[in-house]
Amino acid sequence: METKNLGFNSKLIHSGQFHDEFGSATVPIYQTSTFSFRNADHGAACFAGEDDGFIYTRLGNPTIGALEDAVSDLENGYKGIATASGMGAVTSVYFGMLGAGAHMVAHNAVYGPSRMVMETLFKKFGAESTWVDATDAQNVIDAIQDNTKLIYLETPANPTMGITDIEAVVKIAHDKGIPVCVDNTFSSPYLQKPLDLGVDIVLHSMTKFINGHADIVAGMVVTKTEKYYSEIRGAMMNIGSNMDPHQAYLVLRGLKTLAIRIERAQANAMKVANYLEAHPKIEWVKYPGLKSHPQYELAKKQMNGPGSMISFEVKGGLKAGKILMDNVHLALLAVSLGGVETLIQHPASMTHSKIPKADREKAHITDGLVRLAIGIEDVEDIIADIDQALAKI
Ligand code: LCS
Repeated sequence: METKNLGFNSKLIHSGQFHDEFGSATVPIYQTSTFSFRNADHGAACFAGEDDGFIYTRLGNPTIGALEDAVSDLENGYKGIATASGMGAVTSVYFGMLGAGAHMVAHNAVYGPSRMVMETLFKKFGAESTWVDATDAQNVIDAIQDNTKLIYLETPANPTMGITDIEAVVKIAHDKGIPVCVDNTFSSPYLQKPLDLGVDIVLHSMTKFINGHADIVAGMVVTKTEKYYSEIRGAMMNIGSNMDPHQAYLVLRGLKTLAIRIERAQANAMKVANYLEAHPKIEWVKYPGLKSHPQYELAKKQMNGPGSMISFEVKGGLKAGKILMDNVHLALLAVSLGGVETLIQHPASMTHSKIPKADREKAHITDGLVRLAIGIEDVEDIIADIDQALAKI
């Protein structure tokens, strides 16, 4: 069915869905590595791109294709490229867009491995990167070089919750002919649509909100137009970062409740953020729904809601933060986010530990920063859990 003009909630249920010859209500799992051709000419036509028949699951598969179409539709994009993980999406973009002698300007607070893979592996192959505080667009302008081939943003950023003015950066970049990529993991297309704000490439760790149930890892890239699509898809297929059909099926299932899960988690997060901000043992809280967030107005302008990720620091820094993390019972002390359960973790020693301390500090990832991913439990229970743990300090 044509879904382009449907509302977001209707798209969540119907985009990408097809019904097989038995009239199945959900997209079946095509658990096959390869597809037989009708005859030799058909096989040749599939390889030549003259027939859109499936060839081999690393290159494409009906279940995976349904998910690619669904997420692309939700992001108002051209086409999706599903990947084995969020890092598969990040590296497919790097491989597709950069090469020896190419330079990338990026926000300095991003998911740790998204930065470290650039500064280690891609550096070995001759690609350079400059990491700046992109919450001030001037810093992005100042870092652009003649060989800059990509501007890479993550907003809200993991784990600082810093917010970049997407439209301002797109304007600067496009004036110089440079494409912009946004990692939209923290918002999902429900809360933010970077492609509508002029961005060229959007990516997700679908391990998080899009799948939403903490039971698989998965990623997705969506491009705004045909430009850049083939390069990134080619990279994904050749490095073998493809998704598995069973994984695609699970994400298709989780995706349907994206909006109602986010609404609930976000309402909970607003209450938790208010609770933390009023607590005498808390030094600071960063949540885009709080007026105290430095980009509160910008968040209201470019996002449809502040989401459910909160960063904060307990008075007494890391030592006090550890007491909190060691004493929660309902919240799991675990990395990841965007699932139905509340998680707490310590970026400096966990998700961002591979980034040198000096670079972490420049990016405002302090040693005392604690990150909460709020789930959809009863908010009274989440707050009671944090409250009893804070009382131990
Ligand atoms: N982008 C962002 C913003 C992320 O938060 C993550 C994972 C990735 C990309 C990579 O995705 P993955 O390969 O894990 O699917 N973030 C994690 C985090 O904050 N804790 O554990 C994983």
